[in-house]
Amino acid sequence: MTESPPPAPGGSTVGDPSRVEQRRLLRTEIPGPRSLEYAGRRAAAVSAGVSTMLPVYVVRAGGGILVDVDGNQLIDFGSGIAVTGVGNSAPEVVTRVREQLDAFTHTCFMVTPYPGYVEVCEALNRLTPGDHEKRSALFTSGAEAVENAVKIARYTTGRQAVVVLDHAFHGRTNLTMAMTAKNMPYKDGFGPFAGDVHRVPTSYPFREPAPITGQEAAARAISVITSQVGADRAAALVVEPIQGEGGFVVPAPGFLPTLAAWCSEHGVLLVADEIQTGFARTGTMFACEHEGVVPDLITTAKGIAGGLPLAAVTGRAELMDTVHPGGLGGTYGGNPLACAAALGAMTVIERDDLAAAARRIEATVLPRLHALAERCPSIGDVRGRGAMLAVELVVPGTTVPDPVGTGRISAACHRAGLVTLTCGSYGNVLRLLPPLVIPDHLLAEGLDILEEAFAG
Ligand code: PLZ
Repeated sequence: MTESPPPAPGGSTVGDPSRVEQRRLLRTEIPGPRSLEYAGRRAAAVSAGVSTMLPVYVVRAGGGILVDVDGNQLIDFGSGIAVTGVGNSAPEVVTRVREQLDAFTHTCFMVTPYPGYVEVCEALNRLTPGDHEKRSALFTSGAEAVENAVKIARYTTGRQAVVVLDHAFHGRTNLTMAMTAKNMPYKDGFGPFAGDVHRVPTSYPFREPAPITGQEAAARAISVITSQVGADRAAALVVEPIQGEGGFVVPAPGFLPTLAAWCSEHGVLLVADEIQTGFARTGTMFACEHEGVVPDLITTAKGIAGGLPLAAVTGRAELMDTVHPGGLGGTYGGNPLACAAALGAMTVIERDDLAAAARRIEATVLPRLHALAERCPSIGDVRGRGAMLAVELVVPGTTVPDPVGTGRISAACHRAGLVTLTCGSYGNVLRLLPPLVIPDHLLAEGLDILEEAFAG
């Protein structure tokens, strides 16, 4: 049996410890026998098209710990892909959802509305970048939010073309597959894709053949838009301020502001897809703020509601209010339970200053990743902001991606009870997305495990 040393005093108080002890504990191999049993049942019941990174079957979770059916307690460096920033059982989220559940589950906002939807929109309008007049609309998944941002951009500009970046990820629906860069596993065999979506070069400092500034990278993208799309045909430029699935790519400084200025000059709407970066994840409420960029429209999901399905488009009032009534919506968009969860999550994020917590995570993790990179020639790059951090693995001495080595390190972490995720257009990026409320001792222990995985 492997377990964490006893937690430091006060270290276990985060994330409702009455439910989940903040301690790593391995009672069996990972995955354990009961998880393997479920894996067998899953194979007979669940489509093989839905993949699983680590087949431990979870029964409880909270703070920085996932508890599986075999009684193992794993350290969570994934947050369900950047969703449970406030932890997995934040009392404010649980209590509000429970109260809502007792009251009613659904009426459909488009039939008979309820206060929670309006309150979430008020909060989003206040928290998102820019002090202009805003409106929001709520949806259920991130992809749906991106689809709706494109609908709004096309409607209000009267233009059709949509511009996206290399290495982008925007979802798995037909339009968002077209907007997503990577073929496998997202697009292969699923075409034809939605039309009038155009991909232009991004800023990926580690993979530039020669050093290039953010302004130069933006000029390169703009030149492609101008020549291949036409500035006056472009409805929107959709960007992730830090690319998520594409590899936690932080653009060179100046890239986003230069694109933003060009968009505003040419009547192209700048849409920031903050679905993965939003809600304090990168050390500011939204990642656009790092460079003072104010998008026309912003899409959010994931961290907004502590694990319940909710997504939103927030944008300039004059855009959001132009669309005819009934043009936006959906049966479940802004479901009352999800809104209750979001109000709880946003309260925690603001009250406990989780942006500062993300910056503290960065201050702990980045130096250790840099020191690790000094010792490990397979680490080509260390990057990220706040609690959205990554290492990119390469064949030593080159920039040739090493997806196999990345998978090996990730699997070693899993066996030791640390949930890690990979990403990247070449599958060679190991990413760390701990809950923003992870106790310090679990963060440190997770990093020990990662270092051992590289040493072993
Ligand atoms: N935009 C920037 O990160 C979702 C998806 C992983 P949905 N990212 C994780 C996978 O394999 O499907 C995401 C994102 C950005 C849009 C989305 C889509 O959000 O809620 O998954 O639809």
